[in-house]
Amino acid sequence: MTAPNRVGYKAQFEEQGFVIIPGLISPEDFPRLESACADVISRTRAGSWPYRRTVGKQFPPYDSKDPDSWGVQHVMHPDLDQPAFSQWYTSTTLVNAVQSLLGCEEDQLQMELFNLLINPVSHNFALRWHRDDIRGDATEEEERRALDAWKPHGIQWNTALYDDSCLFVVPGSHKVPRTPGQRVHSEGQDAPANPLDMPGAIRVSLRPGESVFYNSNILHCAAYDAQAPRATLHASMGNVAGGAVRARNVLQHGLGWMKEPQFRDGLDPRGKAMLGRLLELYNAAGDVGYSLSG
Ligand SMILES: O=C(O)CCC(=O)C(=O)O
Ligand SMILES: [Fe+2]
Repeated sequence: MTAPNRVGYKAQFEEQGFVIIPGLISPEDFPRLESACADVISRTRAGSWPYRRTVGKQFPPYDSKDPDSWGVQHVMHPDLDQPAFSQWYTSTTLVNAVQSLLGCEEDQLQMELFNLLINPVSHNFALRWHRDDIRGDATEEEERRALDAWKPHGIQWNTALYDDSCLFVVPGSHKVPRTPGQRVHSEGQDAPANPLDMPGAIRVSLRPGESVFYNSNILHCAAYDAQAPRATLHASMGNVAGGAVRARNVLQHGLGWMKEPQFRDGLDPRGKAMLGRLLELYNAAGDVGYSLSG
């Protein structure tokens, strides 16, 4: 990326709530990630990897008996034994892109989540319109307060290995409460029959190797087609300025393995430093009674 591009990307990310950036997977990493994904996807579909997002459920717990899945959780977990994932997560190109979008220094970055989004094989499935951290039934006033309080302490992204047109967003919606017309399409529990019925919605189409970075407050939904192969890396990284609250949120859902020496030992020096910052904040907060099993 050239410097002018980086400035343009950050401005678009801040104004629109999302930005598409190509070229964050090197030609050497691409086949490594493809093969690592094929392995974890087949384990998940066979039902032998328990950390997955099952069809029919938008949020945890993903306790369906049917292993048909739209996501593989915790791809850096040492039990999966696929170092390509953590190697890419800590790669210079990716880390530079995250840093420039967050507007922070490398020594402020903390390791967070890394999952994989995949196509289900026997059921089409869709997520309803949502913001990740604000409930759909929030009043306009609650929504405004939550949106105004948001700080750039983290970023999430999808990086497609294959063509991916699953995600829909409403550009600019990360800053403003929903209009009455938008509320109609996002207050209930149902996935949309046609996501483009949402006022202002656009479809986000990624070519192989492209990444979309998006603000977790942007109004978005997704539709999964069992016939269209999907392997899309889905991750987040934080800024330590998010403090103990963000660190606890990251580590609260079955992320105990991130605290084990076996995970740390498999990381490169940058990865060890990023993980160390997360654990330091978490530990500084003391034991607050979250479950860290898994
Ligand atoms: O599948 C996607 O691209 C979006 C997933 C999503 O919105 C979520 O997990 O909250
Ligand atoms: Fe989401």
